[in-house]
Amino acid sequence: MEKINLSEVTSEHLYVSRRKLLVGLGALAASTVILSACRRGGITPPPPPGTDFCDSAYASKDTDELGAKLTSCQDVTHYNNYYEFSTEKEDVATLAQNFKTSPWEVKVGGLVNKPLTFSLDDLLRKFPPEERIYRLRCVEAWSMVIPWLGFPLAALLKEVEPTSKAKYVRFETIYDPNQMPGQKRGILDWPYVEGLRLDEAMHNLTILATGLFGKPLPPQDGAPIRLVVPWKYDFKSIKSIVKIDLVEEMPVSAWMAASPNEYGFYSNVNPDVPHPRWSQSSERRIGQFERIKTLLFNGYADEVAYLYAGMDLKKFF
Ligand SMILES: Nc1nc2c(c(=O)[nH]1)N[C@H]1C(S)=C(S)[C@@H](COP(=O)(O)O)O[C@H]1N2
Ligand SMILES: [Mo]
Repeated sequence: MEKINLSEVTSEHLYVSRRKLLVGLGALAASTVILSACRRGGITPPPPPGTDFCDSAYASKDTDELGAKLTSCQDVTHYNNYYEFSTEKEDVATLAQNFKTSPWEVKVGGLVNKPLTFSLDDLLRKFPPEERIYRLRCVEAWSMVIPWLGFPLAALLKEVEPTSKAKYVRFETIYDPNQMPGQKRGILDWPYVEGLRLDEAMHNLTILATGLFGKPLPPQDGAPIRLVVPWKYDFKSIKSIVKIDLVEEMPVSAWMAASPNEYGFYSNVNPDVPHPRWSQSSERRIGQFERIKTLLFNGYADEVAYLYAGMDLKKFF
């Protein structure tokens, strides 16, 4: 079923890292060197016809920092939520395969001193992506562990200089019903919208991802650029972003608009706050058999709990 054996790929790279470590470069430097191969301004040549994205999947490790095993590349790229293409997770990869992601621009504005429009190449040059292995917990109680390539959203936001009035960040997905059959149906209010509080957006864990498994994002995973906020439910991680605005009022996300008592603005992963229709206390890690316990803030509590000090997380769900 799987085309690559990740553990083989990984052990080969670990071997390289260890050698570099011995010659005094350090494992971090080694992985940076390896990653720079897939930067080159984001212009990675398309794979020859007939090759699968996962044929050359690469990750520097086979677990995340908490020891959870990476999800297979095949699952990460064939079990997708992307309602613009389909509500069937297994169909998204096929329906999205011809989605046009070049040229691509991201317009950053709103309450800022320096509104800017970036081409994808500008972004990749200015903010070279690096690997971040993050677990992603879907609100539907499945989860994955994914080696992303990305850069901190904070770096981009600093560039445009938010004014003191800016309190929230609002993100928008591309609106293109000719390419996205789901946008011809009224499942959600299109375009898909998400939001973060400014301090959440500036947190170092919050990234804009442009790749996974060492390669540019495939369309089904949100190419060419998507948000990843690892301590929040996965629907916050909005795909194929074309617009980022700094705003004063809390944005209404597509899911809040669709069903406000099921999906709140914060959507922090919290095993103690059930979804109205199901428990959030455990999850199914894709590719594993036993259910596992869901962790507060998805395991990132040490890093992010301070953002919500004194807030009633049942009320601000
Ligand atoms: N534009 C857009 N972004 C989206 C979605 C979507 O339907 N449209 N689905 C969200 C949900 S519910 C999930 S679980 C993740 C899935 O990301 P993945 O397919 O890359 O794992 O994307 C999120 N971002
Ligand atoms: Mo999700």
